[in-house]
Amino acid sequence: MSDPVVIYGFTSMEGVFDISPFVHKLELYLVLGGVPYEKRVGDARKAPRGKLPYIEHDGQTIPDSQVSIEYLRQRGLVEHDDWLDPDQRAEAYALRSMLEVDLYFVLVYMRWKLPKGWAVYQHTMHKLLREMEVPGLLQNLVLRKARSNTLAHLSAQGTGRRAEAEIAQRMRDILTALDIFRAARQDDGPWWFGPKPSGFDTVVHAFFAGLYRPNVPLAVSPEEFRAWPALLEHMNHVDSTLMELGVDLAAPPDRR
Ligand SMILES: N[C@@H](CCC(=O)N[C@@H](CS)C(=O)NCC(=O)O)C(=O)O
Repeated sequence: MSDPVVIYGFTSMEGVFDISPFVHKLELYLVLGGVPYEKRVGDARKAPRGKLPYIEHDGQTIPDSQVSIEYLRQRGLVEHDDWLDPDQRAEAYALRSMLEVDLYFVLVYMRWKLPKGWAVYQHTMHKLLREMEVPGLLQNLVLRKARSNTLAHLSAQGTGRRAEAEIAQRMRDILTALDIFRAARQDDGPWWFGPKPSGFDTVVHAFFAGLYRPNVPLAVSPEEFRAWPALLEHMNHVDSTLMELGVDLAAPPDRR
């Protein structure tokens, strides 16, 4: 019997396991695979690659959500993707890159740079700092520094130099493309590639629910999400599966 998996992440938020889509993806992956885990508040500065999530298991420390998933698969703890054919793997890789390397910066922009997003999101960051036991008097200072680092990174990456309307359009373009891919596969089954979940389902849920569910204003209105019906249906399917497994993401984070 191996040790339980320990995930180091940030903090929970309405409708998602964690503020980080990468942490959410990893937690969802474990829940759907029936693997027990313990979640702890991490500190990115102490993480092996300076980012969260990372996991600890059987005396090893594994960085990065995707590397962790590969480790768990190789250890035989989860078998989500073993049945995918080469075409499905190629689609999952391409679309995962679109979400993790492109849409991710849109998400960061909307939460950290957009004034109406930050006005709400900063309360979740204060919650995180409390959970990290940062003294109350230091919290504003730490948060100001974290925001200025994030905005500098966003600017260096390029997304931070764009106008709000461009970022909103980028989000629409990405989600419209994803919705078209999903609609083409809807007859295959309720999960992205058919009758059972694969790792890619956890990526889609992390980003789509991560934009749609939390109470953080975006550069697009909530009504616009109706333009992506296949993605809404996919998200609802994941949520109802979680309900069957006893996880209610709609419940307030502290009462899950
Ligand atoms: N490729 C990584 C990405 C992880 C990542 O970007 N994590 C961000 C939060 S969403 C982070 O830890 N940022 C903290 C920092 O850069 O200081 C993965 O899949 O785990």
